[in-house]
Amino acid sequence: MALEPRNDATAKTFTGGQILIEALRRQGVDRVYCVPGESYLQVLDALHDAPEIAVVSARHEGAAANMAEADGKLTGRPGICFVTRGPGATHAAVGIHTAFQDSTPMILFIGQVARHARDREGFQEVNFPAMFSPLAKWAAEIDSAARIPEYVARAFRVAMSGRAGPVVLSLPEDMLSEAVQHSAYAERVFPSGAAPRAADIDALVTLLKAASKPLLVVGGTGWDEEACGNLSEFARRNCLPVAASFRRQDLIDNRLENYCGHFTLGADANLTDRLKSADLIVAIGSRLGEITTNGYSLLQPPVPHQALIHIHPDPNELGRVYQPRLAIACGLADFSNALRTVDLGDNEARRSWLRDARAAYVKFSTPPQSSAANYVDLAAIVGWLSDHLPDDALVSNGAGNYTVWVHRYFRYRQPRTELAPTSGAMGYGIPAAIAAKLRYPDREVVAFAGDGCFLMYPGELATAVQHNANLVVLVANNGTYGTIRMHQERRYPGRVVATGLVNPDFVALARSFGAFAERVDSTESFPDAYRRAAGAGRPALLELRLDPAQLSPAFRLPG
Ligand SMILES: Cc1ncc(C[n+]2csc(CCOP(=O)(O)OP(=O)(O)O)c2C)c(N)n1
Ligand SMILES: [Mg+2]
Repeated sequence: MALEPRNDATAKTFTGGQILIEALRRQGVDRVYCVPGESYLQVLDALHDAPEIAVVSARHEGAAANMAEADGKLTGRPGICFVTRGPGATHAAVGIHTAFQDSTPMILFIGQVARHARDREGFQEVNFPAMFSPLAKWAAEIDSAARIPEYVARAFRVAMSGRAGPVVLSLPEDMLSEAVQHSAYAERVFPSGAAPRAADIDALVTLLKAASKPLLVVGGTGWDEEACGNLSEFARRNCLPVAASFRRQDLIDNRLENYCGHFTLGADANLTDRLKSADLIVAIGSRLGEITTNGYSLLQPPVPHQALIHIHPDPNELGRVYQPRLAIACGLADFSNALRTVDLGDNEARRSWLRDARAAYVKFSTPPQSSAANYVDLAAIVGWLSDHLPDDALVSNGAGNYTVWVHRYFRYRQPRTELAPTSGAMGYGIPAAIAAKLRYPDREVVAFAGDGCFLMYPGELATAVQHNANLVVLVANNGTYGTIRMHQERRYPGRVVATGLVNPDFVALARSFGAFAERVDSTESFPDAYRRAAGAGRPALLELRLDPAQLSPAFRLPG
């Protein structure tokens, strides 16, 4: 049912809840994630009359927010999440934080206490604009139902413009019941872009031509397929090495001869040395954040010794930490479009620099011969998946050392196939994979989780079963919060506190939800187990029994 603008005095009135859903519908929203609450019943009721908007009810608001964030990552338009006040909004905060750090467009709507109860610390009342001000790009409360279309249109624009990010809108309960004859809705909002100036591209070409050891570092959001294609073509044509910033490995096909690795936790020393010894760094879309720069050590703030060209959609990110020689504030689609005609000419020094970088990446990312006979070798398994998953498969993860294997041995190949939180939030992988499977039901979706990570939101297996989101969850079980155990061992050897885990029977647990589940005890049995899981016709989980002493590809506990 579409609500039409009505201006005559006899016109029917609509509630704030109805107006909100109509405003979302007009922005093209086709799915919302939520945990229901009595504070926004009017919205839920309006959704009853909007069959074109799917409603996915999660089991935890943290998961619902992660699902909406992942949907925003996949579509480039804001993922939508609804939660109730105090307890719901505080749970959901993790998804807003991830959307902020990951520059993902997203809108969180929160049912709030009625206006007459405000500032009395009513039941579950929180001042949401204050609470979310450092977490969101914009956080506000809508005080009048008549102004809902204005707030919604602005929220979409803010979420998608410049450096994308999350918006939070608080909805007082009585405002949602207010009956108004609304006047007008905004048409669907698209982010406005800025193109690079011709002089900027000229300056970039001059610096690139003069460099014999240039390195492109790509990252951020706002890339679409065409932009990624233009970037790859530019790199290929001009023999330029391209590295991904933290968890942005899907911006360029890792099989391309120009791809030379990933700046991450436990990055290849060859790559970090290469960054240090490059004579020109071209950072495209990346913020050059703390993980990418290894704690701001690979590049010295405020003026790195390497010449730096920094391209970012938000002018406030340029010179925030590093003062570039050339700063270009523009959209990444426009920027990569401008690269289409750039030809730097042949340069043997550049070609051999690229050859070395690529050879080092291939060496680093090739799984070693399997050695852990009694356990599952995660390197071999990730390598097998890399060789056998379709090119458009989506791979998600949360936080933990298991991700080091995933990022090192998986070759990402298409834009928007990597769902990995740059915020480092545990628990992200499964909700993100559910959102991915709902968005692309015909594509394979694999969620990696550690044993710790999985138990953040195990209940979302119920959401997956309920909505036929047939993902495959791979639980990397090493019986420990392995990352923290590794840090303990390095800093306080032998003094183990809080990192040992007594785990449930993951297979029995998953089966109790109605999922397919098996335990994998050996590397050799993985391919068949994976095929059974992927073909099960329902959500599936494979528990991988890892060597508890091997806490990362490079770190083994002594003894
Ligand atoms: C929500 C959240 N809580 C805590 C942390 C700190 N943390 C980072 S990794 C990690 C352990 C992850 O354990 P597991 O999922 O079992 O993966 P492993 O490191 O063992 O491979 C913890 C507690 C975090 N990043 N996110
Ligand atoms: Mg673990």
